[in-house]
Amino acid sequence: MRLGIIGLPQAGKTTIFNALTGSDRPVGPGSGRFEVNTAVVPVPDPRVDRLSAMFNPRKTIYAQVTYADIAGLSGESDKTGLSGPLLNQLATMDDLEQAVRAFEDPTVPHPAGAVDPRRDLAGLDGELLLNDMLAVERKLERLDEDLRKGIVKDKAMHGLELALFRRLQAALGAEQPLRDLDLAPAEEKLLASYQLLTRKPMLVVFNVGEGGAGLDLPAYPHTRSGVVALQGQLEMEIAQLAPDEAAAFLQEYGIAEPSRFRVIRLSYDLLGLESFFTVGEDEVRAWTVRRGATAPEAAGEIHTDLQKGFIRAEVAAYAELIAAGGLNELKAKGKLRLEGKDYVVQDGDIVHVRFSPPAK
Ligand SMILES: Nc1nc2c(ncn2[C@@H]2O[C@H](COP(=O)(O)OP(=O)(O)OP(=O)(O)O)[C@@H](O)[C@H]2O)c(=O)[nH]1
Ligand SMILES: [Mg+2]
Repeated sequence: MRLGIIGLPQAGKTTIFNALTGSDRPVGPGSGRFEVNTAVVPVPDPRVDRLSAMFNPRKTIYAQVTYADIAGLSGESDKTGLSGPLLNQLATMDDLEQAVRAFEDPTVPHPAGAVDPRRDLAGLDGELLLNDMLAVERKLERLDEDLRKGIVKDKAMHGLELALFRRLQAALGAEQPLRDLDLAPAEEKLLASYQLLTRKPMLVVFNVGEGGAGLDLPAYPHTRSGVVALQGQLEMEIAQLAPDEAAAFLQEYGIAEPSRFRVIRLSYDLLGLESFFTVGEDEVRAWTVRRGATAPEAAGEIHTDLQKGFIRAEVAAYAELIAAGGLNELKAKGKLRLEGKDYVVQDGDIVHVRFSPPAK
């Protein structure tokens, strides 16, 4: 999973990237030019810790996400759209996490003068909307041209595309991000090869700075979107402390948990993802699947052979395994279920796949 941190210059992207990943990339006035920092981080999950304590395995492996700190957006919309490299980078992200400056600090002048989260949020969104609009209009022009030249082979497909892209154009014209549109699976498929940025889930991250509790932050009433407020600089400092020091620090500032935990959970939700676990003496491991995935699809995350040769899965709920105290106790209680290929995996399932290995 690739999560792209974007935002206006000096919004606090790198500070938040450091807070979420424990990195120590330099912050402060940047060049404003296109630049990317990436870091891979384990997905914190207390269930994995509990399971690891239960099985005492040789290896404990958390799920992983990649964060990318992507500088280069400006909030200024010109008719040419985004540069190719910037657009390509953004297009590979599974979701976008928009850092919005909401902290007051006279030693850090805002490039636009006053601090105004509402304006900044609208400004950056405007840039993404315009970029999508340019792509949609280019496609509509091509569709028109094909019609004029009489080179339309598949009339039905042409009609479908025309209707779809006109719908996208109307939404964007009304400043509505494309993620708000309810599209049929066939339409979704048509869009797969277009780099439409406002179709991606968006988590708005208000960087509220110290004591930002009383701020009036704008709402973000869109589909597959979320909002989170965090104290960027403070959280960055916490992320660089040793775990026991960090705990004391969090307590002192009255922060329930580091925001990096919450941000990852929110991202999983936005992307419709969940976790299942494999356990044993050799390895306890968390895996990520799309919500609604079947047992063979989950098996495919582990290895394609497990999906192809899938026979059955032994499944238990995490809470039942913890309550039973171990796999043998769980079996004795008859709580280890045998599930077939139609079983829909639930968040927190403990899964063991029975499969027939491929013939060599
Ligand atoms: N007081 C305060 N300052 C902050 C906070 N977060 C970021 N800053 C400061 O704001 C400035 C910009 O932060 P960066 O994280 O570098 O912002 P950026 O979006 O990565 O900037 P560019 O990459 O140059 O576009 C730096 O001087 C930070 O120290 C915060 O929570 N409180
Ligand atoms: Mg930066």
